[in-house]
Amino acid sequence: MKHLKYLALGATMALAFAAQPASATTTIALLVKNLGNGFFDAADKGAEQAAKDLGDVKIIYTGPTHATPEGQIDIINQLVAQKVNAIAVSANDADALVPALKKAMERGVTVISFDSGVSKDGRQMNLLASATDLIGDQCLKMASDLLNGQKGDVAILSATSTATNQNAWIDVMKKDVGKFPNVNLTSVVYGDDKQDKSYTEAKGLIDSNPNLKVIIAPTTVGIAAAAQYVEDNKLVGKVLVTGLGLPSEMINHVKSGAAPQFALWNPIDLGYAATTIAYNLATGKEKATAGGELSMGKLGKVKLDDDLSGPMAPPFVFDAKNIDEFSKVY
Ligand code: RAM
Repeated sequence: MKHLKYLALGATMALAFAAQPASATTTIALLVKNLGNGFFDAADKGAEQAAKDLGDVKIIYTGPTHATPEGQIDIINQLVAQKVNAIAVSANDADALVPALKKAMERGVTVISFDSGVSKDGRQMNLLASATDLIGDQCLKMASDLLNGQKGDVAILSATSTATNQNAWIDVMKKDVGKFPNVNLTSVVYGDDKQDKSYTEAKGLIDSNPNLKVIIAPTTVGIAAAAQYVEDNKLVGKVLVTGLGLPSEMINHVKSGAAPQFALWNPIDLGYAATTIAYNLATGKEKATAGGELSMGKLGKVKLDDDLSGPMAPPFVFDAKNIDEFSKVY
């Protein structure tokens, strides 16, 4: 009798802890920094592709209007109430989201961060687009190239001041600037991934420094806005813009000469990889462990470090030679 009781208890516990039944639809929320950002729209395309490849998966593409942690916390609480199976979040703050995400995990929701990470205790793993050092150094290298052998002032126009990904890349740029002796890093300003604020901040940088030669904007919103400002004010050639951009949003700025080269990874693949990882964790097919690997489906595997973070792929440089081709894709 006693044994039976334990067996029954064991079975109930197994049910309680087991991932959802194999036949159920897996609902995965792609919670992005802000809506209306072409980069995340491309990631959503990838999420939908992964959903098709995986089978019974429903994607909820969501995010606040402005890139704030408060907006994301409200949405996390709603998603938990809705009983989604997984949340893949690009965070507006590494720490502010942790309590809400911890609560989500306590209720059985799988949580991963992608693109812009959450601190380790607020998620099961973190998918970096590319290795942080590679991105920071790539930004410096492009600025150094654009200075064309001269020494010159270079400023950074970032996204929000709390964005995990941009802050990590900026830290690398500050640490590694000595590798590029012609780059004189001056100030960092924040356009909050809003077109109008980024445009005004680009103006502020240029107005306040007549010697400014290059703006590095490690954000797809910032780089397009800065290049637009340079064009609108006939500053092409005087101030050059580089950083991380979406080819579809940058093609005209490459052609005008305002932004001759910039970098990015494939944002569609990033959404695909994040969705696949979230699915495999939510359905109990895989577990995130330090030193272990997780499947990104057709994109291969990501290897996790001690922080349970890992990079998808290296950044890729776009310029006049390849912009026509890639601007059709993302
Ligand atoms: C913006 C966002 C995103 C970042 C890209 C490069 O779209 O800030 O988080 O990865 O730029």
